[in-house]
Amino acid sequence: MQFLDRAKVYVRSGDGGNGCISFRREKFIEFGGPDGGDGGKGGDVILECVTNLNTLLDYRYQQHFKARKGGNGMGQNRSGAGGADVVLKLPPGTQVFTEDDETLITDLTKPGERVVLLRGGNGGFGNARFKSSTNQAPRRANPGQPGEEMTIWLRLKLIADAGLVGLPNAGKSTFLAAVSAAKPKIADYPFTTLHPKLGVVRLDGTDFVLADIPGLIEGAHEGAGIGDRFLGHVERCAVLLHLVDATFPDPADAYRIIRGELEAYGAALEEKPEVIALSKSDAVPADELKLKAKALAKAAGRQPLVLSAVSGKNMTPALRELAAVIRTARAKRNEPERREAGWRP
Ligand SMILES: Nc1nc2c(ncn2[C@@H]2O[C@H](COP(=O)(O)OP(=O)(O)OP(=O)(O)O)[C@@H](O)[C@H]2O)c(=O)[nH]1
Ligand SMILES: [Mg+2]
Repeated sequence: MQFLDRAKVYVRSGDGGNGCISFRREKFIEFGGPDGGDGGKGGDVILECVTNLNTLLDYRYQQHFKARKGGNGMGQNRSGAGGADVVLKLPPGTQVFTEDDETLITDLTKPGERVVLLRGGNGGFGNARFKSSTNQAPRRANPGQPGEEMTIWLRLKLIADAGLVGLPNAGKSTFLAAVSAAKPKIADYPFTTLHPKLGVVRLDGTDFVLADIPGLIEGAHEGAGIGDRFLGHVERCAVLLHLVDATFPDPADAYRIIRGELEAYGAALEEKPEVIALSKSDAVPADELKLKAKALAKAAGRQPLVLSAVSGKNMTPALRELAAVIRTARAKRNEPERREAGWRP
């Protein structure tokens, strides 16, 4: 499946319908009064947060959204129909910014959430409204109010509980595939993963969403590699799982590079709770593994987990550590243990 996490969209609400000028015309009724109806209201532009969507891909194909104009008023005091709304369906985690891409308008996080971004114009009054004791045959009606328009930026920041970070080839996608039903692409070369991928992990009665993102390299914050373009997707995570490849010659260096990039990104990612693990333990002889774990412990300031997604070693303890942090974070936000039914990453 393709993925898109940024989109620029033009939206416009509907104009109101015009009021009508009309007079009652019936046999045997002289001087039938004014009976022009009001115009209908123009359609609104509505943002709706929906489940079962985790990309903004639809907005690659359509960038203009216009609500319909209200119907014009008609004779016999008939009002025009309201114009149809236009609804932009957005995945949970979408932030909506103004055209300058800086001012946040709204942040849609809960499926079902709806925000009226632009209201349609009101319909104009028909001439029946202008009847008075001094003017019993008003020949005026109001035009409908025009709709409003604006250009917005949509930015998707996936809502995952835990995020996988590490150098390319560290085994992030293999980890995700081993603990969830997700099927990310796995291969023996850097930058296999080009787009974030989510998986649901179920452990001891806690469900949580784990995000796999493309690997980071030194200078990612300056645009090297795929850059830090996808780091935004771990901004909302409660905890990071930092994988360091045990087959990498210098794990301490690998660790420092990623920490440096997290810091340089600027959204306080470096302050997030972090579970550190030496991955691919099955691929390295025991004595070498020991030395590497020691070097990593020195760089990180605490003992890393030593795990392997292939042999399954220490996978459950790693998940337990993540789940513990996530549970605490959810308790702080008063969230239930499980996500509400119907929620899908
Ligand atoms: N022996 C062994 N190999 C592993 C393990 N985990 C991953 N690999 C291998 O390491 C290579 C890279 O794995 P990926 O999961 O694609 O790594 P990644 O971190 O997602 O890489 P990018 O998406 O490029 O950033 C693949 O050839 C995997 O088969 C492991 O636990 N043991
Ligand atoms: Mg990958």
